[in-house]
Amino acid sequence: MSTTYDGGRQLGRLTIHDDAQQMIDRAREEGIETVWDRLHAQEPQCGYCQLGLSCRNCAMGPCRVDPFGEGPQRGVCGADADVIVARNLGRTIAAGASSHSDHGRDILEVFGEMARGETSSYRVTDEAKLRRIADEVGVATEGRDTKDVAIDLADELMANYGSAKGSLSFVGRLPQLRREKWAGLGITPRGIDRENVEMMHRTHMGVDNDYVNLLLHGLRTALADGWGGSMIATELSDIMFGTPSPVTSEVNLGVLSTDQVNIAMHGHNPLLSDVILAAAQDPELLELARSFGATGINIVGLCCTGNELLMRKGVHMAGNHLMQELVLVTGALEAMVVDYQCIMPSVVDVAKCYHTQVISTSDKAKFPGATHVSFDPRRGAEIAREIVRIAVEAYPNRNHDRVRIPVAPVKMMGGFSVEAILGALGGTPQPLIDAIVAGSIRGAVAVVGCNNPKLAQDFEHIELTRKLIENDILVLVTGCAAVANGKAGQMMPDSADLAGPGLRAVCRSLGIPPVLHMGSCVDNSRIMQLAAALANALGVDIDSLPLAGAAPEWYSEKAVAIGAYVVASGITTVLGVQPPIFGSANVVSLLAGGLDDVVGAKFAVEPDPYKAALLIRGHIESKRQGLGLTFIAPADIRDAEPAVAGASSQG
Ligand code: BF8
Ligand code: SF4
Repeated sequence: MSTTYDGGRQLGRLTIHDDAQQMIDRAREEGIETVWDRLHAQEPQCGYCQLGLSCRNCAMGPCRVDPFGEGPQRGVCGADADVIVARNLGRTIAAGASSHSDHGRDILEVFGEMARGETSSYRVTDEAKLRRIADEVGVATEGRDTKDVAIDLADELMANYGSAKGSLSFVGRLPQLRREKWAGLGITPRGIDRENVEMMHRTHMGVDNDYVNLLLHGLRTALADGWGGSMIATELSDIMFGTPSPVTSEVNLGVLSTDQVNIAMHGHNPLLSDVILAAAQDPELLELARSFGATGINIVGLCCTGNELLMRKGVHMAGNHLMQELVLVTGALEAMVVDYQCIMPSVVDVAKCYHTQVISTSDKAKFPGATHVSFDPRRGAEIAREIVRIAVEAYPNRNHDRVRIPVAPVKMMGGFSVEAILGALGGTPQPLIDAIVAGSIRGAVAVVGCNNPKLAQDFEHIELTRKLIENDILVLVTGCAAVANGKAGQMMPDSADLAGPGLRAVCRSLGIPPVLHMGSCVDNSRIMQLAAALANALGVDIDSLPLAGAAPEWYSEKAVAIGAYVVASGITTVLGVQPPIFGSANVVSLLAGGLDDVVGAKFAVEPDPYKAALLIRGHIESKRQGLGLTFIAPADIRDAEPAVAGASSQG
């Protein structure tokens, strides 16, 4: 299989991909600053902040606690390291949960407008799913019009945002045992906005001064994301734009075209990108493009907007988080259209070095220097045409001598919604359970999350995933982790060759890759749903299952919220980047130990992907043992790979 990944140990490099490296070199030649230059300029970064020991929650501060015990041990108000670290983490979770959930609300509002006939740019694409979800959350469907069902579903889900409900609509998906566990701990999420607001309240000076109490509310806030805001975003996007099914696409900078108008869709929300895709097929705009000498209009994705498009429409993917500046350096992009989240403000500066238009579209995410076209979903189709026209009209400004598209694209498969996975299995999770019971698949791991310029781009994602599949562990990917694995050629059915014999046989019989693309970051809710379905089918709680999570290269507050709801749902999660909590031994010991006793899962930090793989394999085998399945004893879990020089265990 062709791939740009040269396999091996590239620590010390900024990226492991040829397309990225060529563009980094070119940026340097041309004096264009990128994320790696700015990281370098920031170093050494603040040690207090890295440990979570600084606080600026009020104007008696800012304060910091001395980790060596020599300087101050309390802030001006008297808060100690435990409180400061826990408060900071709580606010990080709230920011991440709010981001996903506000995205979910945007989708929900448009869904409601669509249902009430206030916009003609959107429609119900998956009516069966609409009715299934409505039934599930208690909206009557029998003999009712689609429109009426959709209106009531919109109202029901909107109530999830406030505090009118006792618990969120989708909590019913969880095994009874998990719901009882949450109820006992007082962490059943009540309302999405409510938990987030309460977190901001509790972390105000002089409110919650008990780090355990704060962290438990952190879990509750995160659960309001995973089983609330994110899940609503996923389910309604499926109803409006289609529930994903397996689709083949292409990935890396090679998806750009030398002779078409290239438009990159960047951000997270599918509301805009879906109508842009339609506008790119508008005969008048295609004719305009041809009049400028272009042969067509080529839409490509970046980050999670790209994942949304790839999952449902097979749209090609230019890259993940650390590619957003480098895609501009190709000189081949007419427009980068952005909505929100994970869009570096620097893209405007890089774009200025070329003919590329950066077009911002969300009134809540403006980028000085970009062209702002306010996206009103009620005029979605019209605005999409306006945006595509701006891109087409930029084509004559392209300097073809400066265009450099560095590599050929790699094929990858996406579209593995829960519905698609169950469909491939014949409609029930039983064949997957049978394969796990038989031991041909040892378990499953969600490898998710971002890129972080502190690590060689995609190295951890790819090596960890490779080690897991080699050892017969099915890997589920979302977000930037999915793009990383796609680029490495690990996401086609013939990538089963990379898997161990058990997983390889299962993949071959089903015609699926050993690494399944389940979508964008809000689509981690799909993974939660699959885990709950497996637990329900087996009659156990989620924490009994041979599952784990990993966020090897995370950077974002959203990733912290995801990690927290995955753990609170009963799935142990390994982080590859150290979170800013190590200033409090108590917080670390709770998150990396004590939590296991209360939610049946915990966090670990392990930046070395080979050690992380061993850790996860050990965890999965211990869960297999707990279920009475065949298991590999800890002493027998080893790997031929030596540890990576320079990476060390921190957890
Ligand atoms: O939501 S994985 S860098 S793009 S935060 Fe962002 Fe991280 Fe990528 Fe998608 Ni998710
Ligand atoms: Fe300092 Fe306390 Fe104010 Fe934080 S809340 S800045 S620790 S006085």
